[in-house]
Amino acid sequence: MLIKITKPSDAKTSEITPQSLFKDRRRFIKAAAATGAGLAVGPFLMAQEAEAGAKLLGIQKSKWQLPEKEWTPKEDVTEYNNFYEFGTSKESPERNAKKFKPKPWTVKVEGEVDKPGDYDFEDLVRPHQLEERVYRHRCVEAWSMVVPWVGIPLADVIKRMGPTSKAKYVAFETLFDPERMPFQTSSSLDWPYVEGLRMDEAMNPLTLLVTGLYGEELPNQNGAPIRLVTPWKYGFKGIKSIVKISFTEKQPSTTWNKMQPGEYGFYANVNPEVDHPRWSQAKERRIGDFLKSKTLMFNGYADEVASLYSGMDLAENF
Ligand SMILES: Nc1nc2c(c(=O)[nH]1)N[C@H]1C(S)=C(S)[C@@H](COP(=O)(O)O)O[C@H]1N2
Ligand SMILES: [Mo]
Repeated sequence: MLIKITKPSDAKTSEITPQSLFKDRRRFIKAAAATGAGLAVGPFLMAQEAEAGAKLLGIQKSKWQLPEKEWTPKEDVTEYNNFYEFGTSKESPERNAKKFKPKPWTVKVEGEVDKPGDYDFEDLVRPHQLEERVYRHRCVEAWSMVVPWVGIPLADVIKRMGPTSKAKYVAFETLFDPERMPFQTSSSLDWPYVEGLRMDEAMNPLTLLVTGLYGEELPNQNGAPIRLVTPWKYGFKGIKSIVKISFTEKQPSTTWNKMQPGEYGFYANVNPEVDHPRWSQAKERRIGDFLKSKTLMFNGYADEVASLYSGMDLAENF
């Protein structure tokens, strides 16, 4: 996400520069690996790969697949992140979250629900079948990826908890612990990070509670041990390292909306026809691609979600 900058020309620069630097670095590493220069970086890269997360067992393939050649390489998915609790640059979460210990982990469930309480991570996840879902992942900053997530449908978890008839929304909260999330001592955001969904959005089959990617435990920088993924919405809806799920009657407040209400709405549906006030949303740059591609309505998931918004003015409810 971008912190508000008053001059539009500045906003452009800050949007593009970190990304092209990042791509140059990748290109350098790939080129170096292919030539003699690889001797310098090769062993370092291998050591990093050997440390990669533990394999998750018993994952079922889902119907949401995309050809493997389109998947964003794992090192891009895990080294180009937004996770302000660990710093504001794309490279900092990977670097600064290394020491973070995501388990043991407890998720508090409260509000309009039959079974409130503190759920241990294992008890929350174990009753459900882990699935692989390969989704398009579109950030509001107009970059995108294709990520093979591993997770459980949020709908199944919600059904087990039994929301009451008053529950119209589901609110989520990230851990607040500045000793473990060092950038929570800064005022870059209003901590803890909070997000929310309307109940029908939360119950949509696409909505996933993610616990892994590329068949492995979720890396810290991607929101370990459990984060939300709603692939038809901009990435900021995908709140990371969730410690609280509340069922509410009223629409919950959300971090980016509180920060800049004119720029980030509650719905945050990917929509190429509704521009961000400071840049176009018509196109996106897939990380790793040189050229931009067209952004699809609801990020390509219109068949599955457009009916949730029938009759709503999407320019008004952005
Ligand atoms: N707690 C928390 N969750 C967060 C963020 C954050 O800064 N803090 N950034 C959001 C944004 S803007 C995006 S694009 C996605 C990025 O997810 P990824 O790093 O796994 O690609 O996480 C979202 N979830
Ligand atoms: Mo984002």
